[in-house]
Amino acid sequence: MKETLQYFNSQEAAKILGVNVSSIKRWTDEGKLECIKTAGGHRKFMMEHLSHFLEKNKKKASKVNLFPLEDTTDLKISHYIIRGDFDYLRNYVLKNAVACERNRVQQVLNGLYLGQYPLHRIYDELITPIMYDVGSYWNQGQMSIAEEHFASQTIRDSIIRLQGIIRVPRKKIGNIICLNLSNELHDIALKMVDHILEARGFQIFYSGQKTLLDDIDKVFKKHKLKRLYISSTVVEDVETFQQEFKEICDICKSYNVDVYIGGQGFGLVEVNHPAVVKQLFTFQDVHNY
Ligand code: B12
Repeated sequence: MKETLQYFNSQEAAKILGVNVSSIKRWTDEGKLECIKTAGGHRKFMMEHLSHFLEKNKKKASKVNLFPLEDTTDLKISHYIIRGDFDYLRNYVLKNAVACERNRVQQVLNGLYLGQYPLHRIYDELITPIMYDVGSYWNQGQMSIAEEHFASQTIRDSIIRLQGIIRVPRKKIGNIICLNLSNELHDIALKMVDHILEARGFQIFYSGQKTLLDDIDKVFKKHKLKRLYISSTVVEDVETFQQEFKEICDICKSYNVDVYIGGQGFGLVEVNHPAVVKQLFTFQDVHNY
């Protein structure tokens, strides 16, 4: 661990304890909160200083900012969240996801969101790399199939729970349908797309994994859809995929629905169709377009 990561400044300490910087200064002057004073007179805090203070002064720290700090692990995570240290958090979340430690995973996601990191950054910089790590550990035989499932389901559950604390505009700006084509089980990317669009104010009709197109035009008739988002990760049979893709794009064209596509699967097939407005590559794209 880098030496610099072991200390908080007064602003960070205030943020963690949920108080003003002036309280931090007062408590240190009164000797209630320990600190280290630098040669330049700045206060530096170690995790131990804050946890000791929390133990002694539970009431004063009742408004802790990111999440309730109960032990030194919480304090440490709070620290990495404030610093936006995604490298550290990535390993921490991966380890806890494989161990099905849902609360620990949840705490990081909620903490990042409450710490003002936008959803798309959490998804692009934390969740996506973690899912890729899961894939490579499994490929290299360092993770069993069951552990791969533990990790992906824990992450999937946690992003869904995170959505529960997201502010969603009441007034809707349009209806969107999100789906995977008939052979696709990978829907974590699509869930994240759903959440970003919901936070932007769209009403989401999430059809998800393995959607059959048989009578899908009924939904188009009923809900006045504006857009369709399709995510594809694996294409096992190019011909079937291509056929379904054309079918759904033709329906969209006839209902004047714009199609947005994303995912590695689209790298393997022909994506040109007049209904396709954009191919997107990151969650930041979903946030912007
Ligand atoms: C979790 C997982 C599963 C879970 C899925 C659970 C679920 N509910 O999603 C389960 C266990 C079901 C599964 C099954 C299989 N899987 Co799998 N899986 C994964 C794993 C580990 C993570 C997938 C994931 O969520 N990635 C995270 C997302 C965010 O990444 P992404 O899909 O690449 O998306 C990025 C972009 O493409 C984009 N994006 C994606 N969609 C969209 C949509 C829009 C609109 C936008 C804007 C952007 C966007 O955003 C992301 C950031 O850039 C990957 C490893 C990996 N490298 O991804 C393997 C992986 C995808 N699976 C793989 C395979 C082979 C399979 C199986 C065929 C295994 C089998 N033999 O049964 C089956 C396929 C089932 C099927 N027909 O779909 C391979 C695919 C290889 C290939 N390219 O062909 C991978 C790469 C593992 C490997 N071997 O390295 N899998």
